[in-house]
Amino acid sequence: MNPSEPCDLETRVAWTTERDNTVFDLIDREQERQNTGLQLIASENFTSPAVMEATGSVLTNKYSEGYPGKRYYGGNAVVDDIEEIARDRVKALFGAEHANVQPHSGANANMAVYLGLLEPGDTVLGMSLDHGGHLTHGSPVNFSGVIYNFVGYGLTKSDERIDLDQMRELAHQHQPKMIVAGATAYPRTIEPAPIKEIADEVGALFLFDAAHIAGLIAGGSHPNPMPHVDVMTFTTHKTLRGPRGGCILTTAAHAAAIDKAIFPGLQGGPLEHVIAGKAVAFGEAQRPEFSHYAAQIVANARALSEALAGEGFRLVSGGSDNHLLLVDLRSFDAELTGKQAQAVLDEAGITLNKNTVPDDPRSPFVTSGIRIGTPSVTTQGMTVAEMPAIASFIARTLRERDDPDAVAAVRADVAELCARFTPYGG
Ligand code: DSN
Repeated sequence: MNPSEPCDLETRVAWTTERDNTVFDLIDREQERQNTGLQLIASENFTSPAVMEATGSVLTNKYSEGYPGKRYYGGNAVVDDIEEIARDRVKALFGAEHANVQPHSGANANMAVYLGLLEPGDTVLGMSLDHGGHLTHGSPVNFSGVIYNFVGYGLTKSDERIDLDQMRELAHQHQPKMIVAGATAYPRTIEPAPIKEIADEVGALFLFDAAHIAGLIAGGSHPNPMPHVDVMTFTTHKTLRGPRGGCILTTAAHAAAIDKAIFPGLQGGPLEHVIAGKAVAFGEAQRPEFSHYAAQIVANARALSEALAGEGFRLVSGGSDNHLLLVDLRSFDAELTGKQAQAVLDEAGITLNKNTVPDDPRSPFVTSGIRIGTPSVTTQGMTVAEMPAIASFIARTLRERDDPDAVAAVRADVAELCARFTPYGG
């Protein structure tokens, strides 16, 4: 084609109108997988079509380094409005003085907090990974453990709850600059007030990483850490049901340091399409029905715990009062590892992840446990009425794991249940 000739609408734009079947067929397959199987990964959810629409919008085209009113590029009037709305909504949701909605992930959010408020080598108290803590809370293979001197606290042996006595003792012994609360595999409520007390006793900053439970806090099912902390971080895609990303809330005193740490400290151009998705999700979380959703997540986790206990599984800490359960498989079958369980449950259309249990003798690649979460199935509309069936599917699959026909029969039952609760139908 001669570029100087006029062209019709079909060929006017520089991109092809041909469907990229290679990629979009795979996306269709993933939608099918999400629609027909049980999604029980505790850190996942089904985000709304409105959130996906914002995330897939023309905002992906815009460069907007900086913050509303202070950008390095032109053309940001609309983007400024969107980012302001996201900040205002999330501040209102959690009662925060300042919000930074630009972190690309929860890890980036935590990285910015450390960069903004600590010096390399500073001592920080965080929950040990093998007792349920996050990678960015001081794992030796993560930047946090490489750059800072993390000291790990854990759970009591007796009831597998956060050991506040140990935390206090470690705080007095090590005089940390910061105490970090929050977990990736802890099935109980984390009360911020007693941790704040310990932080105050030793003059430490208090960071609450609410990645997993942000939606439960927003919905009023778990205590809001914001009045007690210096900083709160979270991901927007877990119980909060937004797009994949992170967020930081701070008191006014730390606002400038945190903003500077995100940009120019760590990140370049913000993902404004994702920030628009966050704004939509924060708006959804402000609606009264979100409180009902959060309460239902918790009720479902409790019902699923009880049903699994009835099938012979031991629940770490005896149950759950959030969105997740940690199942110790050894009481059910001493030979069965988390790795084997995850693989065979996958075949049965039940998606979850292997997870170490406290003081697990097996490695994190093998594990003696599995982690199960209820945010996704609750979004689909499942209630406590469906939880015994889910527990029975899990138990049947694991009991009959060497019989492919039995596993296939569970797969069919799972599909039948999910057909009544399809998240992305039509
Ligand atoms: N990958 C996340 C989780 O599954 O918990 C870490 O926060």
